[in-house]
Amino acid sequence: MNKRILAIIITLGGLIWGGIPALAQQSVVVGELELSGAFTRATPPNAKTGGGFVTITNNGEMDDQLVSVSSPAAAVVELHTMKMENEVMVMRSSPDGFAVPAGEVTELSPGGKHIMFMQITEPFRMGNLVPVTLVFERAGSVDLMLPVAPIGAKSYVPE
Ligand SMILES: [Cu+2]
Repeated sequence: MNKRILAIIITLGGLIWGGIPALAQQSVVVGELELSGAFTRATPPNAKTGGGFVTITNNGEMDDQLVSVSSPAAAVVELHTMKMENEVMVMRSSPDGFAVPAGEVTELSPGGKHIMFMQITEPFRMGNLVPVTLVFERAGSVDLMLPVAPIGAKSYVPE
């Protein structure tokens, strides 16, 4: 690949997840699943990690499973859980992903299940969009753009 093509691709990549202001987040439907309220949060200058959140409604009659997640915005992306154990908040990776039971709403939210971005390639800035691809066992894969909310936001509805 010559340098000019590479430069263009890098520029486009920067535009995709660096420069486009957040659009009003609409829900995304994939098969029987509806994904809504997706967001991530701005990261402090030297932070290397970030969290991603989304509400998954399974309108079907079959259980599904969120099996994996990926993103060009971080070297490593995992599915994590967080819960109180002996009065301490403990975070663990969830290598099998998360169950998305039929007829139920599965929430990835601050303080609970989440997408974990590690070794992020550049800080997440408010107003930008961070792309992720979620892979479900039944519904297949779905691309989402996560609008970047302020640091510490518990939920986010972009303007
Ligand atoms: Cu985590």
